Order: sequence, then structure tokens, then C-alpha cells
Amino acid sequence: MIDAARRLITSAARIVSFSGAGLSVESGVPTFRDAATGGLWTKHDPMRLASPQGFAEDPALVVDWYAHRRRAIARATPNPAHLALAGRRDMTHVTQNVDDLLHRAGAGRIIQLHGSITADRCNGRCGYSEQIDLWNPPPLRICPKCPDRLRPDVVWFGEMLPVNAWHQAQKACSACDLLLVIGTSAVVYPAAGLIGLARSAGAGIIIVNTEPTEASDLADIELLGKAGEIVPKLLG
Ligand code: BJW
Repeated sequence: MIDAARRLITSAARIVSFSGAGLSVESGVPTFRDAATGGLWTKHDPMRLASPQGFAEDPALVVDWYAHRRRAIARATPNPAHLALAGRRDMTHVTQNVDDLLHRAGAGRIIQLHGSITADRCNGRCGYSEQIDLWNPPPLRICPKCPDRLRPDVVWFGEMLPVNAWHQAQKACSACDLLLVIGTSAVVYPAAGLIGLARSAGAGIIIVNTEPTEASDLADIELLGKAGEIVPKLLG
């Protein structure tokens, strides 16, 4: 199967990766739904920690939880899958991940659909945002430009995706010859819809995941196993 997947990759001119938390789990960053790897939503209520309602009810709890995750991401380093992806300068990387491991691996074109945990932004409408230090994440604080609070610059449930990132991702996925889907359960929309979009536009689909997912039926080739082991074999 690896050989067949490599042949598909070699014959594709435009390759896009579409990744989820399974890409970063071997770097020590937990997934959301995978019980086997300590998925965050198997232990925490996403509506308390990753929704506008949760932030309105207890903003300090949310910011403290993100501080814990920010420190864990600071300690993490890119794994062989990030490095293999980064080595392909011709690829576009659409990711649902909010970590910066693809950036630190040196990947070129990265589209982050669910924002970035490396920045805070105003929870109101003033538009203020700033990069934060992952090693020393800030506590709950007031926006320097308006009376609202700052919050992590990530996309919570019920929120729209960043418009530019979403449009760029749609464009990349509808124009690619091959979509390499890595480590996502493919249950969160609209992001998961990009796989069907690429398929409808005629792209081949290769999925790398430790188990079958909601997107398995869309795959030309599904490779079951760890991204850190399979992706370097595909792209090396
Ligand atoms: C490995 C591995 C290894 C492990 N190697 N693989 C009903 C129908 C359709 C949509 C909805 C609906 N009800 C509600 C919605 C909307 C909602 C949604 O999709 N909900 C579903 C869960 C039902 N979507 C939204 O709210 C989005 N916005 C939106 O739709 O706006 C329009 C709207 C407005 C108003 C009302 C309604 C709609 C926004 C979604 C935001 C998601 N945010 C999060 C948190 C980001 C911030 C943060 O990190 O704190 O994004 S949730 C979380 O899920 C995170 C992820 O990016 C996202 C996807 O998860 P991912 O990456 O797939 O991780 P897992 O854990 O699910 O899967 C990991 C996989 O890796 C597993 O398959 C493992 O097997 C595998 N694996 N080890 C390879 N070594």
C-alpha cells in the first residue's frame, strides 16, 4: 500500500496536506477525541473550554487551561511527520492544528483553519491581536485598546473560521491533484468538508491515521498507522 501511495504522490503535480491533531500527537501534544492518546475532549467539556459561552461564563478557567496547553506545546518539538511535510517545498499545508510545529519544522505555505495558540486577540471587535510567549503564557487580561478581554486566537465551537484561511484552503483543496489527509477524525465541520471538496474536484485522497475515520470512504488509499512512521516513508 505504501508503494501504491508513493506512486500516486509521484504522479501528482499539486499536493496538499490536510492535517489534524494526530499529526502532532507523537510530539507529545494530545488529540481531542482519541481516547488512546489522552484526547482532551475525553477528559474536558469542550463547551466549557472551547466555546464563546464557556469563555463568557468563566474566562479565567479558559485562559488557565490554554496556558497549560501553551506550555506543553512550547516543550514539544516537530516529529518526523512534520519534518517530512516541511521538506516538500512544493506542498501547501492546510491544518486544523493550532500549534506551531509545522512552522518550527520549516514548512512553507501553512493555512491554519482553527487559528493559532501562539497569539491572543481581543474578544470584542477592536481587532487587536498579539503574539504571546508559549513558555510564559499570559494570565487573563484586558485588551490594551478597548475594555474587552483578550483570549486565545483560536476558533471555538460555533465560531466562523478565519475568512482568508477558509477561502485559501477551499482554493487549494479544489485545485490539487492529491490530498494527503493526516491524523484527523474528520468530524469537525466545515474543515472536514475539504476532503469531499477535493474528491469532487477530482483529487486522489490518501489518508494516514491510526484507525478508520469518518472520511475513510473517500480515500483511494488508507494507511493505518502512526503519522511519524508513515509520512516520512511516503514523502522521503
Ligand atoms: C493519529 C495518531 C498518529 C492519533 N498518527 N493519526 C452538526 C453538523 C455539522 C456541523 C455541526 C453540527 N453541530 C455543530 C456543528 C458545527 C461544529 C462541528 O463541526 N461540530 C461537530 C463536532 C459536530 N463546527 C463548528 O462549530 C465550527 N464553526 C462553524 O461551523 O461555524 C459555523 C457555525 C456558526 C454558528 C453555529 C453553527 C455553525 C468551528 C469548529 C472549531 C473547532 N475548534 C477546535 C478547538 C480549536 C482550538 C483549540 O485547540 O483549543 O478545533 S475543536 C478540535 O477539533 C480542534 C481541532 O482542530 C478539531 C478537529 O479535531 P482533529 O484534529 O480531527 O482531532 P481528533 O482528536 O478529533 O482526531 C485525531 C485523529 O488522529 C484520530 O482519528 C486518531 O485516530 C488519529 N491519530 N494518533 C496518525 N500517531
